[in-house]
Amino acid sequence: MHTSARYIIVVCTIIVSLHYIISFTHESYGRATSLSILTSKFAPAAADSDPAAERLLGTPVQGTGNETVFSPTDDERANATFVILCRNSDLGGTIQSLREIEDRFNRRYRYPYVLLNEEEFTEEFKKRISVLTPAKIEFGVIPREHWYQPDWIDEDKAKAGREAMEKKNIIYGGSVSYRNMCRFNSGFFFKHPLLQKYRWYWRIEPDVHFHCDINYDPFKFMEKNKKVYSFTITMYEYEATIPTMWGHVKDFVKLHPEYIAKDNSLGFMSNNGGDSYNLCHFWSNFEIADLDFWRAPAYTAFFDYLDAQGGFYYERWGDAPVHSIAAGLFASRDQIQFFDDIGYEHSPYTHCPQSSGAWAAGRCSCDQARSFDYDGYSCMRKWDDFMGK
Ligand SMILES: Nc1nc2c(ncn2[C@@H]2O[C@H](COP(=O)(O)OP(=O)(O)OP(=O)(O)O)[C@@H](O)[C@H]2O)c(=O)[nH]1
Ligand SMILES: [Mg+2]
Repeated sequence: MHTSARYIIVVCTIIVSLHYIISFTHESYGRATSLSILTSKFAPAAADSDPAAERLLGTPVQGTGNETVFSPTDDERANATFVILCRNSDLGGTIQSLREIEDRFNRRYRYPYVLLNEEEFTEEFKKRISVLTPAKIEFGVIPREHWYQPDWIDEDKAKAGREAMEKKNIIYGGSVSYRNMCRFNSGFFFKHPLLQKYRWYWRIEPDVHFHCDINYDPFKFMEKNKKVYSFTITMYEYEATIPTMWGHVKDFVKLHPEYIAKDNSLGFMSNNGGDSYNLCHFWSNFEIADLDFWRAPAYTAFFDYLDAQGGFYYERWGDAPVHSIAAGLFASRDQIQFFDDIGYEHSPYTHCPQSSGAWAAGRCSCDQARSFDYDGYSCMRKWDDFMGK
């Protein structure tokens, strides 16, 4: 063989051998030069060629729930975020909830997270949360005036209210921090500086479960269908926590009839044309909703009116009836969405998709037969009747 040809063969052999040695000893070099990675650079993007990609945006799926590797662009995503209110001591439960929503939905969508707390999150908390997802995570402290019991509340009266509830064994009846939380979730979370840039939010609590794959974007669904509020579980409120609330709601409606939506859901919340409240509300530990609904004049006036009555502290008004009554009065019924296909559990209740197509497509881990929907304590039947189902 010609000397120069022999020389070229020796050089090539050395280069190839070096490539293999470095591939084995340096993982990142191996990954960057692997044939599949290099060829994928010239392949069409998955979203372009995959008909399932369109389905992933805003359309509930009743079909097979094909797995698709799909990363929506900013234009394809809604202007939305997850919101988690929690304490440093909720770290374990927050990790669990966040991992489940990532696995079931957000690993494909990468919506950001806002975590809020009335105290600074610890470095340990931030470190443990930050490794769970490549999505953006912001940690915020709640302004003092959005959280603590205001000075104008008569503390003697509030204390008497707490003691009376404790005696009656009403859950969280004696807790001030629970009341702070309910008032914050009712009237302030959407005012937090970190939420100002967003239009939509999905509320998540520590220790909840997402039982099914969510094969489409519920935010886009809300946006496309002009929804403002959504739920997975609806039930009766403990009357003892809100004894005077409905009276104040009626007073507000008399003062501001202009805010009442034409095709509202009063018929779901009252069995006698509004005279009394039947205690049905949407369980607000799950919410996907429109922040602009809470920011609008109707809800601003409504929350301010209720807050001025002091019932968040003198009684124990929950954010669930406050949000639900507002959605029921200021939105039309078709702006409220029941997400059957989102399998969701907040102890002790679970909503498991009732549609068998959705249950199979979502690869749900929940038992349809044990869904809370038609439990005696659920208001779902009432909602179905009201919606004419
Ligand atoms: N930062 C902070 N978050 C709180 C506090 N109390 C409750 N939360 C959060 O507020 C939300 C509702 O509180 P929960 O204690 O779950 O209330 P609940 O759902 O009515 O009752 P549970 O059945 O105990 O879950 C959750 O996201 C909690 O993490 C508090 O004092 N500080
Ligand atoms: Mg909870």
